[in-house]
Amino acid sequence: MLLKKVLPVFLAVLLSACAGGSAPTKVTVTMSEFAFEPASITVTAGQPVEITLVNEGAIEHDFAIEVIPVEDVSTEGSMSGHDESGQHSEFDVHTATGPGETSVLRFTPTQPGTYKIICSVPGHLDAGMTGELIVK
Ligand SMILES: [Cu+2]
Repeated sequence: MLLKKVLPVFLAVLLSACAGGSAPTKVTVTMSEFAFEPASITVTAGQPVEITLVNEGAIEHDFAIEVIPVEDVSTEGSMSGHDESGQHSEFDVHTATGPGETSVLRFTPTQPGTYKIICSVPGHLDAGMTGELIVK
């Protein structure tokens, strides 16, 4: 009975494939005028991170992490037509979220450290819209 011999091997391969990619650390951050909640996020180097950004404010907010060594960056639901204006070149990780909208940001930080998070919409950083990402 070939199937009985092949099936367990096939299942074992499937299971080991799953164990290889570690599950992301999931964090939900609420944005409003003018704050991130929570303002401090702690993650682990080498571990994928998935941040769900919920904009509960009345205006656009964005989430930008200053220069940070990362891999596998992707976003979902980031505002289209967002004016990048070249000002975001200093950010490695950035997404813009419209009022009442939600976007998702995924990345894997590669170096431990403390990185500054800001809302790069003009005036928002000055209004105190800042946070920190701690990579351990
Ligand atoms: Cu903002």
